[in-house]
Amino acid sequence: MKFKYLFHLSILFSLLLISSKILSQTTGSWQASKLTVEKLTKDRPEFNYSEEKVPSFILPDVLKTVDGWKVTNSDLWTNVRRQEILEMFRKNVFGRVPETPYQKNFKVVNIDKKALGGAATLKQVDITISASGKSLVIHLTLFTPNNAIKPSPAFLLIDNRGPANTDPLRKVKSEFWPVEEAIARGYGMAVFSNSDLDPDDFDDFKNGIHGLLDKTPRADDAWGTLAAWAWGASRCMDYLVTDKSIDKDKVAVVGHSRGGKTALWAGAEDTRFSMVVANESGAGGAALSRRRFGETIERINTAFPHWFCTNYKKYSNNENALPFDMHMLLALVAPRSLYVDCASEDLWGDPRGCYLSLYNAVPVFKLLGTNSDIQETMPPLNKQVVSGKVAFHIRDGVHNMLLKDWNWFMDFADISFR
Ligand code: GTR
Repeated sequence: MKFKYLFHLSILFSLLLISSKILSQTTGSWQASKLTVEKLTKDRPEFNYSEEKVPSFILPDVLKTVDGWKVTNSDLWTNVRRQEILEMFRKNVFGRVPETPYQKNFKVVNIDKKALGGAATLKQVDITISASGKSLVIHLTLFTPNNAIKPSPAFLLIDNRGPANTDPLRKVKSEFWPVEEAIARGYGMAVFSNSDLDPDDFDDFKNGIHGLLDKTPRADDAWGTLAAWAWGASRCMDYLVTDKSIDKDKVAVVGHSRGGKTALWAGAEDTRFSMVVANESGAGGAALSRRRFGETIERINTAFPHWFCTNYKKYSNNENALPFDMHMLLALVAPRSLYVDCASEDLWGDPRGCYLSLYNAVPVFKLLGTNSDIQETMPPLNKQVVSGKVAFHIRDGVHNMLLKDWNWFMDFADISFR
């Protein structure tokens, strides 16, 4: 009897503990769960997942020019500091696009005006790039709402997950690209596959767009695979600006993970994107490199030697030598709209590092008059923060891009594109 009583009491106690934990996670500032930290540390002991082990560091000042001038107005930002930072990222991280001339051609290869049970028009467009006697095709898929009375705002997804997620016939539906929901909310949905530009493997830059445009020998700042994907997003944008069903001033570029890093770079290089959504972009994306939390520069350069330019290798285990950090990549999006988001179990992608990066980019958004201001402490789990032209959320769960995330992106777009 006594045992039974004690047993019930202990269950009650554990339930109370669990619910108070859930409550503190959903109401207070987000913190990584101890269990997740322990599990990840056990799986990969050579990487850091503990906040206490983050080294102390000083971030380079996003609002001070290389010559030491304080940037106090938008002209100085746009004409001097932004150019300096863009150049730093071209030279040291993503690499430079070659100046090789090329031809471009658009061909609508399929059109279905009654797609999705009549709710949308589906267009499939081949964007052919030709140079040096070779050519490559970017297959762009675009859905636009049929009930729109004016050109629609749109999301362009850089798909790094393969066509199974973006089936134009929607026989296979995927939360990764929730066309039906977006169409119902009045958004166009466009997508292309990153591998159309460059397959995601290291082949010493022989295939994909590199095989058409690269000069040999390759310079240490020659573009890598992520920059090639970002360039592909811009070629899709070249088409979207010609399509009358799209409002060209309201096109968001979206990417998940490696695609999120790419979306940030696409938005930095191409200001026609009026919004950038970097979903769980992690190292080489939104996460501050100096924190050395989860994936590091050394690890990303080793595991994915083709993603960045050769110069980036200089910063492997040498983060403090970087003349910038990733808050400066985020700042390149200002004063356009920027959405950064993370997942609570994706510590490999350093959610706190991504949030702090956004926090440290906000002074540029403010300087440019966007009315943005966020707190230094992270918001609670599943609580969206929107301030002027910046937005953030940390969703519960693992590394992925889900309808839940997209709904928040669309909520932000509803406000930003209003
Ligand atoms: C991981 C990589 C991350 C992230 C991810 C993804 O293996 O370490 O940087 O890009 O892949 O793209 O899903």
